[in-house]
Amino acid sequence: MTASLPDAPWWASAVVYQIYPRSFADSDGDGIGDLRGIAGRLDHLELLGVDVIWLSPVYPSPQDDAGYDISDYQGIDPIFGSLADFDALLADVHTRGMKLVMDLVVNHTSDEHPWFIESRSSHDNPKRDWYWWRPPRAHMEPGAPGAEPTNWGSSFSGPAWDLDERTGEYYLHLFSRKQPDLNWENPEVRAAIYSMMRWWLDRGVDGFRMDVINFISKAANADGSLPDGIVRNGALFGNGRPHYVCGPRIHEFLQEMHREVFAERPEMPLTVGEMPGVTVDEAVLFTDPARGEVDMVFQFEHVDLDRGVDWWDVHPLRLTDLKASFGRWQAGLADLGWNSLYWDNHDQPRVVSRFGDDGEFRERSATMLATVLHLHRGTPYVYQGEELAMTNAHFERIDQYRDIESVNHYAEALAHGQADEGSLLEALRAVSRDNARTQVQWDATENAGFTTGEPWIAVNPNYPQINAAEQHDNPSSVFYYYRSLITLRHAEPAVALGDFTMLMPDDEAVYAFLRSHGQTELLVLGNFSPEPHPVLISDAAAWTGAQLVLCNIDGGAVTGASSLPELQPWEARVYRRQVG
Ligand code: TEU
Repeated sequence: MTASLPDAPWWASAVVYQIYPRSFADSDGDGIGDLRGIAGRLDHLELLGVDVIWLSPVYPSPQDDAGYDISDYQGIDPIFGSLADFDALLADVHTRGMKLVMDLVVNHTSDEHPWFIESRSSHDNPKRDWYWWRPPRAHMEPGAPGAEPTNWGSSFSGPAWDLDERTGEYYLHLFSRKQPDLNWENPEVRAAIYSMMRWWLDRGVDGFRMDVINFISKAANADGSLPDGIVRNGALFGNGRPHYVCGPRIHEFLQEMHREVFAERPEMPLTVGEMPGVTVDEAVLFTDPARGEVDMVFQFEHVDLDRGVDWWDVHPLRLTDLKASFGRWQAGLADLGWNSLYWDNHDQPRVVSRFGDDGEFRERSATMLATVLHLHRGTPYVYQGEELAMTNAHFERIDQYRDIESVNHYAEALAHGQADEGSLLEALRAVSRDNARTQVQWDATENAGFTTGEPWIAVNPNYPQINAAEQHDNPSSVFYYYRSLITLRHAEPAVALGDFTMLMPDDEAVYAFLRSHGQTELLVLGNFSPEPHPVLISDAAAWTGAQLVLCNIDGGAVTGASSLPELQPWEARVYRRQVG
């Protein structure tokens, strides 16, 4: 299915589809999605036309962070199936002409990983140095309030350090206390990880999505201690990020990984680094092919634009901010490096609820958002259910949430009187990761056709209206619109390779840009508002007679446009013309 273009890596014209296994499809009725469930739904992905599947973690795990806490890197958790199920799935994916990329979570392991069990067993265990063990703060007793080695907070509330009573030292965990950070300074750690990665590639997988990979190098002081972070007004902890986001040895580590794992592989496995806090300048370094680090990064700028002081402080998006941000990334990675493009994943609320309208204009705003995203330069990622315009969960009560980040934040903020119950529930409704984690809605039967058992999280009650079966039968569905976008990327080199020019950067309603490649020019237009808006571009007349390639309004004529009409609410249009 992957149609490579000459002079471009295969992934330039590819679209990746993310599967979050526990919510995709359940084959055995235990209420949790599994590998056989995925195998049973590959027709959906083949029809959609995606080239690559990225599988969120399926490794053995205590599931404290839904699989991002791994206790064995070379196995499959029984809740998802077995290695034999995995091999069968991989073979089927390959037979259908698709690739499969694994999630690689190596900033941390589970505290139940044998490496950590050994490491915590004594000061002089050979694996002691595989993790970040540090004594209490000078002149303080282990366990005393504030005795943690630094003042950093964990991403999932509470301090980033936990005391191990047996040895009287603390270990670092940037995420949950069940996710101790690996010490990448230790060459044995790196060698063990590279060997595990080669094992998966030898088994046939086609690459890795690397979880928080820009956190692996920590900026320790000369004596090995880690520095405190600045405490923002009203915050409970210091911000450790400046001391581990893109730390001092990050490029060295990724170059070493590339040499040890990827360099000799002619099939060019895909490598995408998830990098919170990465800047454009850093991303150029990470993705410049000559440097041999990763193919592309997930940056977070555009998904932080509707946030204030922190993740939970939500405000409406200003379209001009979005354009300024994407515009800088497109320009910054135009000559060297490569962008990945995403709205949704398992950590983000659903885009149609977030930047679109999940009521009256759900389908139209979802397809407009898809058009704008997919036609930027870069590799687009579709998160399961996005192709159906699935919406946020709209949960009402805290006991409906399962995500550790959401549940911990709610408890911590309430306990410290930082917010009241009502405003916390409102914030969760807007941003909780569980918004993306409700089950894929396959059909209108009970539990959306996801499971015959008791689902692990409530199915979104809108499944009778929003489901795959209905959309498969409806040529004007969101699903088929995504399919047209993917087909367009495969067929039209200007989508994969064209230069990018932002138009109307100061307009708060219309997102407009140009892609040009050789003699071909594409004009992409999206109305981010519920009102009609004119298209105000300087050479509008030049588009008279251009071909209307795509339009998200049912019945919209797709050829022979005579001018650039006003855009209807949430309308998207794509025109093509030949120049020169
Ligand atoms: O996410 C990294 C990350 O920064 C997230 O913490 C996310 O941005 C956050 O939820 C927003 O507050 C990765 C995984 O994608 C996520 O699912 C894991 O929980 C996390 O790493 C730890 O492995």
